[in-house]
Amino acid sequence: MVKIKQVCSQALVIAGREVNKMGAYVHLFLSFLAVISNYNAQAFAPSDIPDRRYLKAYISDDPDGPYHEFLDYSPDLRDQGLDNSIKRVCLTGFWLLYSDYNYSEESSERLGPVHVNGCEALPPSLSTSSLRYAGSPYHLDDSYYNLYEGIKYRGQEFRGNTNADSLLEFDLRMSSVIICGQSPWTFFTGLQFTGEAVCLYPTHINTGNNISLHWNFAQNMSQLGLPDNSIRSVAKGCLTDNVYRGDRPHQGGLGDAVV
Ligand SMILES: [Ca+2]
Repeated sequence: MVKIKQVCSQALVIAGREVNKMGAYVHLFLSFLAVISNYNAQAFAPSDIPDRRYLKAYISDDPDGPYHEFLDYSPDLRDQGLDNSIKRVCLTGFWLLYSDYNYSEESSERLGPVHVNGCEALPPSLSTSSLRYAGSPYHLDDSYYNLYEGIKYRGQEFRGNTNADSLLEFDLRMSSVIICGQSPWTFFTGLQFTGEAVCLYPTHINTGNNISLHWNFAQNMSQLGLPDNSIRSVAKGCLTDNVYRGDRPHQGGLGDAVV
């Protein structure tokens, strides 16, 4: 519900700003319909989209065993009959797995996994009950931020791909962040891009089949040098000299650094 409200708010802002360009947009929309028609005519299967985000969830360690493929958030894995039963995952994207329903702040959690066409076994301690991804709902490496109400990417989120001069109902509530795509983002402790600011660059990169995913994260605000629950606005780009480039990159499944 909150997510829907946020998306609606953003849509209203966009509608307000762009009303004088309506003619151009109608033209664009018609062009878009034409493009869509062409795509339909060529009958692209989802597997033909090279940067498609997915997570295949296996209930055994057998790579040839049955799996359920997720393309979107699942707040309750009972809906797929997979509660506490995922043993292995193959995926593209930055996915987050939680031990409780609804990405709850009660969950013991883990970062990632992040892969481009990669697989990994889950630790036996992780009994996954909900999952979602970070990053753009559109293309894999589109510039995007996800702010989370809880530390370590738990709880409700405020997310977007454009400047936000306020976080609406999430004002002064956010405790962790993930960015995806090639752009840095600046987070402010004041409304309308004022106050203390810190800029976060996407210093990690995962690549497979010539597709790359750039990302970075802070599992709590002290990593960024900001007080908890202090962020009030977000801007695309690096708009401050106060740059956080992230900890040294993790080795193994979490990607290589480009610092
Ligand atoms: Ca919080």
